[in-house]
Amino acid sequence: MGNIMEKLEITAQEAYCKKVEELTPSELHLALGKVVMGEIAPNWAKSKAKHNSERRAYYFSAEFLMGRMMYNNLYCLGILDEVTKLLKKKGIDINVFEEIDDAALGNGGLGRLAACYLDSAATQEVPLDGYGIRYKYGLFKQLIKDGYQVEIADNWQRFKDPWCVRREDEAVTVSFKDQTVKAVPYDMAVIGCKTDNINTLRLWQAEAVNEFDFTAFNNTEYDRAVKEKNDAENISKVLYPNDNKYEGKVLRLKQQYFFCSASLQDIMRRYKAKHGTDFSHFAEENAIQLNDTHPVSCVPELVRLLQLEGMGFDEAFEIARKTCSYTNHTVLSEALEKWSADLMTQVIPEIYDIICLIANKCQEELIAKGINNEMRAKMRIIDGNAVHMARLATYAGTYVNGVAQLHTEILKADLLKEWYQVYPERFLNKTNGITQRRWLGLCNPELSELITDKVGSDDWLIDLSKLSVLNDCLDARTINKFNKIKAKKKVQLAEYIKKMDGFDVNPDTIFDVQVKRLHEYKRQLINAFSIMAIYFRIKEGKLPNWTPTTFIFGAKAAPGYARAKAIIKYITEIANLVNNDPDTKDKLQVYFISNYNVSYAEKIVVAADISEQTSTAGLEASGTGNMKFMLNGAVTLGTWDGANIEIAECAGVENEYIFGARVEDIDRLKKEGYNPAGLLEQNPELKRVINTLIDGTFDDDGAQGEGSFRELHHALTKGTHWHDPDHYFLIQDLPDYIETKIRANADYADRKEFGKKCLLNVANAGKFSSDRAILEYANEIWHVSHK
Ligand code: 26Q
Repeated sequence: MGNIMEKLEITAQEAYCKKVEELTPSELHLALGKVVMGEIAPNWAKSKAKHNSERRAYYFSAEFLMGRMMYNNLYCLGILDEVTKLLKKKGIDINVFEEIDDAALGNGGLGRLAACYLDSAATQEVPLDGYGIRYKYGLFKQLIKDGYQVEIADNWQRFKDPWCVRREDEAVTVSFKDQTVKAVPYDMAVIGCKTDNINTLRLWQAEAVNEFDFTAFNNTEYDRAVKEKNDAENISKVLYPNDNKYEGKVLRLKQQYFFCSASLQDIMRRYKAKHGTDFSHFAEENAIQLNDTHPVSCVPELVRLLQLEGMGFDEAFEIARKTCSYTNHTVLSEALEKWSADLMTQVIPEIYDIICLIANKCQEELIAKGINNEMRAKMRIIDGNAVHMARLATYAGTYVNGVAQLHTEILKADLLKEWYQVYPERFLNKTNGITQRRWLGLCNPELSELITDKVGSDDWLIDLSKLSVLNDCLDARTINKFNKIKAKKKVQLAEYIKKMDGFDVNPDTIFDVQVKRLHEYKRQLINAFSIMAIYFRIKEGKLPNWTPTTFIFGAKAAPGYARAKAIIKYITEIANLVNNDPDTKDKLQVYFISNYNVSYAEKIVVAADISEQTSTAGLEASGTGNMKFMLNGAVTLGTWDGANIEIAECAGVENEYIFGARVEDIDRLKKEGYNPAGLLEQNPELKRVINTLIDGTFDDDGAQGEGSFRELHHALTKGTHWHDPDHYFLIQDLPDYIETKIRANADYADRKEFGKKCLLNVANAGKFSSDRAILEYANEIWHVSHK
């Protein structure tokens, strides 16, 4: 990476006729991006050639939540410090790039996991490339106005995008029943750390085959003249903002099929260039991982494309089955994709026909295996008018995996239990992970330095198991150092929050943090209730030893999710109350920060003392935020759910604060009858807390408590026509949660003991590296090479 500055000078001159110091932040971003891309070009080409010469894998995902690329790329190239210094000499603060948005082509966990996996594959030299969609607009930006969420379009491309190369020459066409569009690939370099290897994320953009109808224009039909262009571009226009919720929209189905078809055509073209038209060895060369069911149309599409090459259905299906594997990310019924047969016929009839063939083949196979009628009925891929995508993916793939041990057990025992009985060898667990480059190295240089000092090198950057040496470094001095680092990160976060949201956060308080998408099952509401309980107790003098605590929330709600939006309003109402009450304001502070995203997360996870992971047991498939907090030395205040269980197992349950019902308890309550109203009658404190939704304590802008809070209260106490009362068992778990939270608060006062718990979390976070996860996928599912 020689003479970066010289090249930057030249680029600035050539592109803008300016000196480097005269560039605007977005010009500097583009210019430096171009220089970096030029530098890595030879290694990128070499890596592509290498991947092309061996068996390789592809990650198909409708979402890649990449975050800011500049800092990360410089970091992985090992030149971040150098570039920081060189820019400083020119009077430029490298933080100017914070003005450039992060690429939010994903909603939350599933999309961020895809980004971490690409990073790990590049670093571990796994030949894995990503395929997805280049949305014009990523996940909306969030403002909070008067306590309500307001959504704004995320026009991330307005800064241009130096990290992507448009490959016009490799465009393909994709056809729907009523439309044919061009798919143009944009390649993003995925740069490994401490290696020359560079992988590729190829994102498809939809464009018109014919941009402009001149005849229509001449006939003064101006709308029709550009109709084809608009209709085509709509396909990759915007990311659907749903997280863990299926929505059966035509455009969404088109998006899914669009990128699957384009990607498969791409892979098959590459195969053809090497082997000609004999596709019988396709599955020996290629493995495809389906990131949830969103790309499952890949299976029938591969069959269709192989048939076009002259192959018969049975052989084509066998190849598709050998090529694809499926990762499940949720057990929530509202998140499971069930496309209507009518809609599929209307949009992609040939694909629907092939799914029918697959569904029939499945039933025949089950009959041959002696599976009885009743069980076969439960395994129908097409059931009435509904196409069950998870069943299709399970049947038509080699492996199915869950994303944490508990989650995989639930798939086997519950969601896919019939499938597990028939095809047990297909089921694997692959506990999620996160990349330590972004989630420790880059976002926490202070803690990184301490770790490097203890490990004796920065090898932990590419082998996180090295952290375990910290288990033998729990002396008072090290703990003290750790506590000082945490204090510094809290000051930095307080400054950032001031800048972004205008709040005055006191860094000399405990930071208790819950940041994630807003969803009822994640139970931000139980956190809010616990704060109200603590508020009342403090006011009544019942918590004399309470250490002042700042509760930080960040969450985007899906725009159509009214209850989630009501919960945001409720939290901001609590903030107004407790932050301004003279009895409590020095002991309790509550803030709902706006527009929580990857960049905000990088500032938050490093500063937390307590990580809130409060999902109802059995419902959070894994969680990955929990891992980011652990890695940066926060303790988990969470349920027996998802990866929390494995976190507690690794760090020692005595170093976390685990509370509430386990899956078995929830199952028992469901069977024996759960009566939340009864629990409220027995417990006046709970009743008082929950009644703040309706007793006029708060204002939800409805006349006499008839606003959105009453509906929340009703759902908890009376239920709705689609759910029993308190469907997510908040009232069940609240008492234990409150006591556990108070215990954590009391423990914090012993700075040495608490710091030790935090460090034990860091020391035992090695398992949660996405490097470990990606190597498991490489070895056990894809059978591809690695470092
Ligand atoms: C489906 C159809 C139509 C429109 C939208 C969707 C859709 C989009 C996104 C359905 C689900 C999602 C996202 C799911 C998700 O993020 N799941 C999370 O995955 C993480 C990575 O495995 C886990 O850690 C989390 O527990 C899980 O909730």
